Amino acid sequence: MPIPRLTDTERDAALAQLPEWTLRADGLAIQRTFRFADFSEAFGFMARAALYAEKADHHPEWFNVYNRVEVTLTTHDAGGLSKRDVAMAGALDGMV
Ligand code: H2B
Repeated sequence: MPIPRLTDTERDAALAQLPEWTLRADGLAIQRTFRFADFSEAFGFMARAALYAEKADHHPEWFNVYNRVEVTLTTHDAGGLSKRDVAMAGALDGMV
């Protein structure tokens, strides 16, 4: 099912509410790097995020090394940012 992409205005308004997140250079994704005390803390966060992702049927792109988790959010079915990314970013912010 197609998901509408955010307009530029909607995207800018969303980013204003997500100060930890930056717009990727191509404008099609938002990114945040999370840092934790150690791998166990990082993986705990990833586990919580995975449960959210399955429930929401919206999955992050991410890269983990030890205590660092680099997260990229985009909506593949929209070819860019949608409100699902905004919702997920807010949810992930609440998991740290
Ligand atoms: N995750 C993300 N980030 N974008 C999507 O478009 C997406 C997804 N689509 N998770 C979902 C799964 C889709 O492939 C399934 C079939 O609902």
